[in-house]
Amino acid sequence: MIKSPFFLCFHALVLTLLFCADRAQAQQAPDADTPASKRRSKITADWVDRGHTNPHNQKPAGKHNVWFLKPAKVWEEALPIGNGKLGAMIFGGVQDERIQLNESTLWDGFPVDGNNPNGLAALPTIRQLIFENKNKEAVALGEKTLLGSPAGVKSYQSLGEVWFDTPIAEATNYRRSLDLSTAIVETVFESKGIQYKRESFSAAAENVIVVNFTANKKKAISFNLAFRRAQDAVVKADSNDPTAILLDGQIATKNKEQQVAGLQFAGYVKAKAVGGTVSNIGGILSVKDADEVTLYITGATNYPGLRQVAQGIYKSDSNPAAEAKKLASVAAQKNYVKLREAHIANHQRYFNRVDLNLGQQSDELSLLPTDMQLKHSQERGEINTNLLETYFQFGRYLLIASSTENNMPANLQGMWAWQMDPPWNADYHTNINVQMNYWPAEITNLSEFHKPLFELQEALVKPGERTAKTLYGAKGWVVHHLTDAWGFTAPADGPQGIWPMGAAWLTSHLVEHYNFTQNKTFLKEKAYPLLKGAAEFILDFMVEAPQGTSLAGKLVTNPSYSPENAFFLPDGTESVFTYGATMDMQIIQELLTNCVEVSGLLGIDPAFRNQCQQALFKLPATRISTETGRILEWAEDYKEVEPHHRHTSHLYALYPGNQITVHGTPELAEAARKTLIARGDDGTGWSLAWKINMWTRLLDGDHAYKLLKVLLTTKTLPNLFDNHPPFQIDGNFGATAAMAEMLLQSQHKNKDGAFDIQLLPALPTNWKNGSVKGLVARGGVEVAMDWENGELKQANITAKNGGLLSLIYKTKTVTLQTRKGEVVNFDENLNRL
Ligand code: FUC
Repeated sequence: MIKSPFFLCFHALVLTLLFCADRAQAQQAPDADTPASKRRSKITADWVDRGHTNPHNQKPAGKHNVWFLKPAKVWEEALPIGNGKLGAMIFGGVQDERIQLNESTLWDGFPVDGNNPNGLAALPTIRQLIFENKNKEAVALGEKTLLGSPAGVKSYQSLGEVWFDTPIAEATNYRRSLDLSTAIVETVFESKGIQYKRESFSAAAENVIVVNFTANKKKAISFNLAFRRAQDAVVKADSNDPTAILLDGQIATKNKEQQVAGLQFAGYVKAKAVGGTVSNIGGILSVKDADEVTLYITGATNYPGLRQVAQGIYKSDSNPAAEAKKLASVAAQKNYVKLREAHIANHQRYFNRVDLNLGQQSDELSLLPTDMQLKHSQERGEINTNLLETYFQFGRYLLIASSTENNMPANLQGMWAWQMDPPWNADYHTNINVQMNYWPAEITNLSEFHKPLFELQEALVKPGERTAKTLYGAKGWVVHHLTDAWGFTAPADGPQGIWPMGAAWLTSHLVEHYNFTQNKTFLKEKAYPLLKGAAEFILDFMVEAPQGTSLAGKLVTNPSYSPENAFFLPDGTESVFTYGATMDMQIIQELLTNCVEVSGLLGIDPAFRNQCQQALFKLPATRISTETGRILEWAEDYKEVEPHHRHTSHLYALYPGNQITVHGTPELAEAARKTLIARGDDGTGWSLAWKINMWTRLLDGDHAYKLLKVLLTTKTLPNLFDNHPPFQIDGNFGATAAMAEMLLQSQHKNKDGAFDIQLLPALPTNWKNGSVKGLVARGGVEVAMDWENGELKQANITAKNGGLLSLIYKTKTVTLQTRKGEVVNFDENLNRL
C-alpha cells in the first residue's frame, strides 16, 4: 500500500491534532481511589488481560524495563533513546510509527552581547536604594539598567520526525519496551499470523539511530517513510542513493543586518533491506516486500561544540548534510548484529556498575506494564519496589543517554523535546535545574557523564567575564539564572533574572567531581581556574552592609534575590530585590571555602587564598528566625509571598551544600526541618525531588520516602518522565540522587580530613530488605551492602584511591588506613571480615 506524500502529510497532521488533544488529557488528575476490596481483583484482571491469553504480552526479559501494551498516543508515553548527541522518542506505532528526533546541539539563536551598558553607572544607586528599603525604585532602575537585551535566550529545537505508514491495520499480542540494561526499545506484535519485531537504539560509537525490522515470514515488511519538520527545512531524495532521504535546513533566525544567522542542520535516513525493494521517490522512502530492514537515522548541525565556543569560535565549516550522510553510510556498512552487540557492551560498561534491589515485591504488580504499575500505585498510595528500582535505574539511564563526554550537557528536557519552542526553551537554568541534573552523576557511578557540565562552564568564562565587567565592574566570570549553547551570561527574563550566582554554584560541581574521583590533575587544570574566576567575581561584587541594616559590617551581595520567592516589605508591598539573601551567602561560603582548600591542597596562590580567607571571616552566618524557628530566607525576617513556594533556596546549605548537618549543626538542622514542614509535602516535580534530598540529609528516610511516593504518584508521566508539569527532566535526576543518598552519604569531612561514609543513613522503614552495589562515596570509595529487617548485614568497601577510611553505621564508627584498590568486608557491627 503505497501512499502519496500528500497522504502522509495529511495523516501526520491528523495525528498531531490527536496528539495535542491527548496531551491535554495526559495532564489530568490520576484515577480516583479504588476501594480496598476491589484492588486485588482489579490487578489480577489486568494481569490476566495482559498475560495469559497470549504468549507475547508477558513481562519482557531483562530486570528493568519501561513497557506498555499499547503504542504511545502522546509524546509523554513514548520511549527515549539517546547517545548524548542523537536522541529519539519511539512511539511504537503499528500502522503509523512516529520517531521524534533530537540533535543535542540544535539551538536557535547565535551569540549576542546582551550586556546592558547602563548597568555599571546605575549600580551604586540600586545598591543604596536596596539598603534603604526602597525596593520598588531599585527594581525599576534594575530592570532598566541591568537587564540584558535581548532579555532572554532562544530555544533548543527538535530536529524533526520520521513517520512511516505500514499496511498492517491491526495487531494482537502487542508490546513495546525499553530495556534499561541494553538501551534498546523493542516493539513486538502479531498480525495475520505473522510476528513482527522492531528494535531501536542510539549507538554512541557510530552516532546513529538504528531501527531494525524483522518478521517470522519472508517479504512481510513494507512501509512508506517520510521526514517532517514544522519549519525551516526541506525533505528530498538523495539523488545519489535510492535508499536514502535527506532533511536539509537552516534555522531562519536573523541577525541585526537581517541576514539568516541560524544553525544549518540535516537529518538523514538510509534503509538497508534484505529481499524486497527500496526506493526514494519524491522524498518518500518506500520499502516493499522485504524480509528484514534496518534504518540508519542520523543528524548533524554546524554548531562547533562547547570546546570551540570556549575559544570564541561559534560556527564550524562542516556541511551537516554531508556529515549526516557519512554517518549513516558508515554505520550501514557494519553488520547489524555486531553493531547491536557493541552498543550493548558500551552501554553496560556504565549502566551495570550499579545494582539496586529493594527486596520483596508484589509479584502481581511487578508483572504489570509500567503505566499499569503507576496507576495501581496511585490507587494504593504505595509503590511496589520493582517500580522504584526501575525509576532509580531510569534516572541513571537518562544521564547516560543525554550527557556523554564532549557533547552538550543535559538541558531542562535532557535532550528530548518535540517542539520548536519547548517550555522554558529547554535551556540550562542555573538557579537549580541544570545542577539537579547532575546530582546523581558521582554517587551513582556515572562520573564521566558529569563532564559536559564542566565544558559548559568553560564556554561561559569569556562571555561571563564581559558581563562581570560591563554590569558590575568586576573581575572574574558571572552567570545569571539561565544560559544556552551560545554563552549567554546576562540577566534575563525580568528582575528575578538579576541573580549573579550561577557561576558560583556551578563550580561546586567541579569540587564534587574531585571529591569523588580524587583526580588531582583535573583539580589543578580544570577546576581551580574556574573556581578562582568565579570567586574573583564574588569578591569584587560583594559590598559591606551599612549601619542600620541587620547585617551591618558584613560582606553581602547586593542586588540579591532568593530564587524564586518574593516577600512582603514592612509596608505590605511585594518585592524580590534585597541584599544578602541566605542562599547567596551559603553558596559564597562554599565557594570561598573551596578556593581556600583547593589552593592549599595544590600548594598554589597563597595571596588569593588569604583574600578568600579574609572574606570568609566577614560573611554572615545562616540565621534562624526568632519568630518562626525556621531558617531565614532573607537578611531581614520578611514574610514570604508564597509560603509553599517550590524553591527551597535558603536550604542550599543542607542540600546540595553541606554546611548544615544533623550532627554538626543540630540547631540549624532543626530549623531546616521546620522550614521544610512549613513549605509542605507537595510541589512540582523537581521541587519534590529537592525536598526528598533534604529530608534524606535530615536522616529522615520515612519522610523522604513519603515525598518520593508523592513524586511517583502525582508528578510522573506514563513513560516515567518527571512532570513539573510539563515534562522537565530534573526531577528524574534529583530523585535518583536522593534514593542513592538514602543508602549512602559522605558529605561530612571529619577532623582527620577523611569523608565520613554513612551506611544506610536514611533507610525508609518500608525498604526492609535489600542490597545495593556500586554506589560511590567521596574519597573514591565504592560501596556494596546488604540489609535485612532494616539492619545492615554486611558491607563491602573498595577503596579505589586508598587512604584513610571512616565508616559509620548508626552509632558505630571505624577508621582504618587502606591501600589503593583494597577491598574490605565488614559485618553488621562493622567488624572486618
Ligand atoms: C525555574 C523554576 C521553574 C521552572 C524553570 C525551568 O525557574 O522556578 O519552575 O522549573 O526553572
